Amino acid sequence: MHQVAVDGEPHLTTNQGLPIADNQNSLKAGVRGPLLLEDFILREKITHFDHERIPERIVHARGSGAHGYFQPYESAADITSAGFLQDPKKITEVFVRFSTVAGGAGSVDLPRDVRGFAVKFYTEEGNFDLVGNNIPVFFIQDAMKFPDVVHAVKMEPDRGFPQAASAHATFWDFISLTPESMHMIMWAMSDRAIPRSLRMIEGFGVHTFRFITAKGVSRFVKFHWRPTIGSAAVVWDEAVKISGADPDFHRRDLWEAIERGDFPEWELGVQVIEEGQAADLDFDLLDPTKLIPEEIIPIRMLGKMVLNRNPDNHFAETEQVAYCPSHIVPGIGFSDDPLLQGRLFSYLDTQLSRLGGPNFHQIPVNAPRCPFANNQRDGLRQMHVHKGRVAYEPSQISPPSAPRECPMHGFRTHPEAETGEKIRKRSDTFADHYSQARLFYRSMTVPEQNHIASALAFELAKVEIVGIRQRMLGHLALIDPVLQQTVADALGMSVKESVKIQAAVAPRDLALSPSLSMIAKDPQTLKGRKAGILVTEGTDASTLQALLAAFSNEKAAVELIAPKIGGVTASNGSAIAVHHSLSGAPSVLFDTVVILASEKAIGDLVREAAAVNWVRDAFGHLKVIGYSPEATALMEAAGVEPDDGTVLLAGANPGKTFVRSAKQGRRWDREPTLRSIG
Ligand code: HDE
Repeated sequence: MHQVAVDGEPHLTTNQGLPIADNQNSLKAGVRGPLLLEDFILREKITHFDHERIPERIVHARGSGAHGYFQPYESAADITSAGFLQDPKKITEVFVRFSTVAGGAGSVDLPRDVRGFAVKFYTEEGNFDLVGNNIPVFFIQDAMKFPDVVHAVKMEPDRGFPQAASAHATFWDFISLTPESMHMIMWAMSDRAIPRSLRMIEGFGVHTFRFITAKGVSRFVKFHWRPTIGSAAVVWDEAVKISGADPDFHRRDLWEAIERGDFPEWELGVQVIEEGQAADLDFDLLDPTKLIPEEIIPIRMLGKMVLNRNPDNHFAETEQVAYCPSHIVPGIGFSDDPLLQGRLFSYLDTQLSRLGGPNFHQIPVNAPRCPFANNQRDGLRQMHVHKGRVAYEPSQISPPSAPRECPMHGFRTHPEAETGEKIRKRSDTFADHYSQARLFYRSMTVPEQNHIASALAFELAKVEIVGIRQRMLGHLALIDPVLQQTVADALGMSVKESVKIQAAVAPRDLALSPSLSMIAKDPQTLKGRKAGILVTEGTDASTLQALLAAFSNEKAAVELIAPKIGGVTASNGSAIAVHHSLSGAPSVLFDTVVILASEKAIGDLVREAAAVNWVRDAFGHLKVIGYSPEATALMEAAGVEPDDGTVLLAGANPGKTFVRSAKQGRRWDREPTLRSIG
């Protein structure tokens, strides 16, 4: 939009460019009279406002976006001819949108849910959209079932609740009758579904794709994104509380990290499977409910993505961005995965209704950065003024600049031989629904296994229909009998009540894959994490300085919290400005916390429920807590039993002592002393 300057001043105008003299008052018949229909300025403003919202995405409506770039480590020409993967000097612009799946656009950031991880690469050969999730497998094997699984998880249609939650009868009714979803259920009930930060999620292309070389050699690939600061989750009780304390927790975290220059980064990698190797795997590569353990086929890292710029406008960019798995570039191809094949249709169709017509590719966030030209014309929201009389080809009267086919460099589909009957049938090679569910569950560490059991018990306890719980217990028996027993106990049910499920293929014990565990891979770092320091009147200035220096050394963000937002005066008389008042910043918002209370302030803190809960929650959420000697009374009031995750800040170098402990992350060994499964 152009700034309207009259006399050197910027002016408000109508959409027709008419300068507006009064933006405060509508046109009335007398100062106390009715409004006049004649007021075209008011009508234009209100009409535009009335149409501000567009249909939200049926899934993945809640999203947060960022701009950035991708750069390869080296040429990948030996496996793909994709232009953006040929040269380590080539930088490709990207726009990424992370999302939850089930909730509406205004829902909270931390429900238990899968996260979308969609990347648009604006390559010189056209846009490549890698539209993935933070979980490497999916609930269903065939596109035909997608509307069913989505209707089952969305709020129930008669009552309009629950919003953004799978813990209700219709979801588990569907799941309990859909054995193919059991592997994904293990992931969805795991800590992966309650990430600490979008900056810390892994991403997966889920389906098998193809990489094709310039010579036409095709190999199968699985895409992986790995955050360079490691993956982490919150604990469930924290997720519940964060949803109230900061419904925008993930969106804000992503925004703030980019604003402070702590740019989120991911490595992009592929598992490469030679065409001949596919037959050696334990399962069918076309089945999107299966993964290939890294221990069997390691990931080859191709390059790094950095997100370094926040959107200028949430609606224009994050809301209007339109990803389509069908947006690919030469050197990349599809497999016959029946879920992927269905997606190739769905996304274009969805953009037509969401963005109001076939010209959504002209919206700035969607437009290729390379030139694009064809003979498609007109349509709703056409922004180009196409010139000339020819909008077809071939033509002998079109100018030499008119677009022509490009046989040398244009996209070619890999010529895979296909034969077969027209048939509606699931391949028998898709029938093993339990072995990889078991593989995932058994590859987790003990705390992670406990969390899966707790999540199942929590969700199933919200299902009032006993038969659904009994059927789920039957599936759990096939995944792992100990898990079945634990969940039954947590529900107060007996395994004898389980419905006996006949597996189409008896589950097998596959070799475990420790790389699937987040805790086992915890990088033990404070980088990208956030510390909260509670300060009071008279806080010891030198301890505070030491802590700030130590956190900065570790590249951790720090926020200060005081009983009042006006800040405090430290022991040396300096005024300390703070980010939050105590009531506005519960400890769930931080990865690690420190209480720097002074002697004169501790009495008030101990009487303050928000302060006691601050500490009690941090302890319950297994965080490392630092405290000044004067704060001991608050630790006691919160019922904290000192352990190696509670650090008394006395002696020389309190900053170093504290970060050494805080870097180790949550104290999982504290958990069984505080919480039972269920
Ligand atoms: Fe999607 N999915 N999906 N999906 N999906 C959409 O497209 C669909 C699937 C994923 O940030 C919709 O633009 C079908 C798998 C992400 O804008 C829609 C099937 C995976 C996003 C759609 C699937 C995904 C979407 C809704 C089964 C992981 C958000 C709005 C055949 C690999 C993209 C839109 C963004 C969005 C359809 C299954 C990921 C309706 C039919 C599997 C990350 O077209």
